[in-house]
Amino acid sequence: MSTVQTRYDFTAIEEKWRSRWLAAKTWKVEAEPSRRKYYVLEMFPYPSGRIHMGHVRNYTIGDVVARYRRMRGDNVIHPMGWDAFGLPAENAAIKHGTHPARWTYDNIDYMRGQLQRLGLSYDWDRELATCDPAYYRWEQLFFCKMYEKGLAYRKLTTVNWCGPCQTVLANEQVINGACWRCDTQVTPKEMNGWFLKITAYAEELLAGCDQLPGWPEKVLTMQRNWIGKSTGAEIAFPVEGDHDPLIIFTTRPDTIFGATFMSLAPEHPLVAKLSRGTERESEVSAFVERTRAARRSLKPGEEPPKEGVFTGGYCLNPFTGSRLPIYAANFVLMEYGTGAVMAVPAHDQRDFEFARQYRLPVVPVVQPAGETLTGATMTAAHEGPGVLADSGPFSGLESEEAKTAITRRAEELHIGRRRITYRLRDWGISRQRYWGAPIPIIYCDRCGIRPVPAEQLPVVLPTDVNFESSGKSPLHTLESFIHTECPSCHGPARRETDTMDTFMESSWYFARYTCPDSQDGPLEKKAAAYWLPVDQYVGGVEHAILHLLYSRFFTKVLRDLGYLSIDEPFTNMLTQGMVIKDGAKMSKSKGNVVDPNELIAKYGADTVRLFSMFAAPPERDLEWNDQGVEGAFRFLSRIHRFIGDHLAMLQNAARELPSNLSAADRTLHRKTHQTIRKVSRDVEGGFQFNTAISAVMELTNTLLALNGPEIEQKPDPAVNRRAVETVLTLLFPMVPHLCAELWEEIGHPEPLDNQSWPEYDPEAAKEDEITVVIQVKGKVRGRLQVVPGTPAAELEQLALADDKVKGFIGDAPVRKVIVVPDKLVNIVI
Ligand code: ANZ
Ligand code: ZN
Repeated sequence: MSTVQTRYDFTAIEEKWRSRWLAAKTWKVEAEPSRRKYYVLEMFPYPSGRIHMGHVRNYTIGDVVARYRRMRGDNVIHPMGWDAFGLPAENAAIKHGTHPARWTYDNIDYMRGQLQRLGLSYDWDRELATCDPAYYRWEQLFFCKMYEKGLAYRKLTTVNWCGPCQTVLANEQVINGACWRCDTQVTPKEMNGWFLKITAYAEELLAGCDQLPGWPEKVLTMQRNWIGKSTGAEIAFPVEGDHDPLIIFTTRPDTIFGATFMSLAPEHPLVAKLSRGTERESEVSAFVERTRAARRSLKPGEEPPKEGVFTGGYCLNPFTGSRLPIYAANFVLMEYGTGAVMAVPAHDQRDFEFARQYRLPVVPVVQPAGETLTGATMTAAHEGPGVLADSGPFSGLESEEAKTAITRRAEELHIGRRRITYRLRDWGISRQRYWGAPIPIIYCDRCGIRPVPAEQLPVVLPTDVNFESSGKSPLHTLESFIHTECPSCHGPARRETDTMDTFMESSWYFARYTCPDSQDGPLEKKAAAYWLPVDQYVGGVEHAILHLLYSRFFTKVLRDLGYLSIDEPFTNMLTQGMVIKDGAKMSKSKGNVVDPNELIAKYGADTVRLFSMFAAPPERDLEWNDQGVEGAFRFLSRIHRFIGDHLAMLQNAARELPSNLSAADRTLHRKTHQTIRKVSRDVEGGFQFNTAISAVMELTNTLLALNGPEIEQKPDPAVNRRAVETVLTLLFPMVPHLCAELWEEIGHPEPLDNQSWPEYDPEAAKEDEITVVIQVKGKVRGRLQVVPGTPAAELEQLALADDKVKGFIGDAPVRKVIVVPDKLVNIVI
């Protein structure tokens, strides 16, 4: 007779299954057009050195989904790879002298081992590392194609510069004025750089947000706000003197009769022009300098007090002819709209505060219902709708109608047009760092900018470089890299030394997983068409804007370049909560990290997986708790011990259930099917693994209780066996090693991996009902069919609502109702 060891030797069990699975390539998949596919993906990690509990949680969620969908019969693709370019590798090189490639690949090897120890069911044959030229060569090709289509361009701009990181950051990488990576305040810097025209897709990216019902609403809201669409008008105001008209952008053309001054961004070219050579020149330029400096030292999220300066110039309101003084104001941004605002203090709070401060007129022109505002008495702007007053021919219109009417009039006069603006800016992708994919561009004095021809790709990142502590990228001075030949005139030319933002790599990796080895092109049409889009993406909410927006943009670009046939990359998105300990996010800097390696060594991967699925629903933060881990371990130990103690009974049990079920049989059988129903619903209805696990724990408790030593009438072995099998199959996605082992132990020649998700039998899941007698004045007048344990209050209600009983009560007042639960309701009248 075989016995399971009484001790739960998780190390041996996990090692055994890990090596079996890896050797058999259990999770390797191919496109099979006749089968339903399911693509589950977790955000791939940066190979920083070792995984943390956030990874464990993220990857376990994805793995449970993958294993569950396989059991549901889907052809599941579940790949993993490495977001391998980035600054830490380079910093390590500068500090310790290890080459970034070496550092990165060593980390990858170590972390791969860690992921494998967790029993994550990846198709390792699809693994990719983005620092591999075989990967980034295609990204360089995309870049060249985008350049040809005008979607990649170079311009001189003021960029966000991070001193410590020695690089430019995209707007999306500046969080509250600070670098997303090192949290240092960024500073503006004039620089040439490459941009991708994400704004060309602004409208489609926005509209697409309405087509993503499988995404969390908060993520969609963040994306919509980031794109920031405003519908309004551009209107030209003639400027006194020899100047071009001043073009403003407004979302409130209906208020134009109430404009009393103009506000320009300090950097607006007209500011310097108007004051040049006048007595105001020094005051104005001092203000501009002051504002710039102040912006730089602003704390994250801080708004400076409103401040401005009169430039000395005037313009004319084209609708009223009145003269408006032109101010430079610190709250007007050069990068938005046209950098010029017609100020309407009566209807814009910022303008109102500014007007009161500088004693400028306040003229209300939109009157709210039932009120008559006057400029002298207003204490705040009226920003809401209303009826137009003092607005010439437009007086009497509703503000919404007036917006259209005034814009149309401006168009007729050829002084304006309807205009939509977006807050979204083009994506600056130039990084002045070494460890990234080189931007495939050549500069020739004769021919100008030339993309590297496709047949010369990849531009391989040279590895024979020295790192100095200057913090500068060695590419900038590597002559052998820089000097090249112009692809057009074959004369001497220079290579671009900037590398691409690493968010480029993560914008299309999910597509490359469908054909990771393809040498002929970036993507194979057939494979991509079969596997994409990703059905379920899982990752942190910190990527709600950056990565998810870029990936959506890339998908649309690759579609328009003919590589993909989808519009959106990720059908469903799950943003998992953080792992919290002692009230703070687990992080090295807080010193509250729990090392997955130590946990696995102490309890095994199955316990770690089970705990991280049990402790909280996936979207919520998970509060770390040592007792919880201990509890998960004890639960698995109990299952293990029960099966070990009853192995012969379970192995020898009949495979068919007995035709007549005893009371104990019925209880266990019912609980088994109720559990299947509950777990299936919890998983289908939003991956509520925590409640699903609770249900399996309940079933386990019932099983153990019914087989307790003091119980005389234990369930039939066949019924016990079904219950055990159910526990093992339902837990398998979360606890794969132990379940696979015990499944084998109880005598299944086929591995649990090949088992389907169990179906429940609604008949079997039904509660047995009992009869409760209803008495009126001591006589039996009715009967209730209810499940045992129905609460007294509910029994009373049911009894009083019974039609037959109502007839016997008639109009008599009910004095008292006595309930004997599960037996009797006695109504005294
Ligand atoms: C006149 C006006 C009257 C405005 C009124 C508002 C209320 P959103 O909705 O965010 O797009 N604006 C335009 N360009 C600006 C810039 N570069 N920096 C700061 N503010 C700017 O905001 C559009 C409104 O913000 C515009 O409409 C403009 O003020 C201001 F009763 O024009 B409005
Ligand atoms: Zn040339």
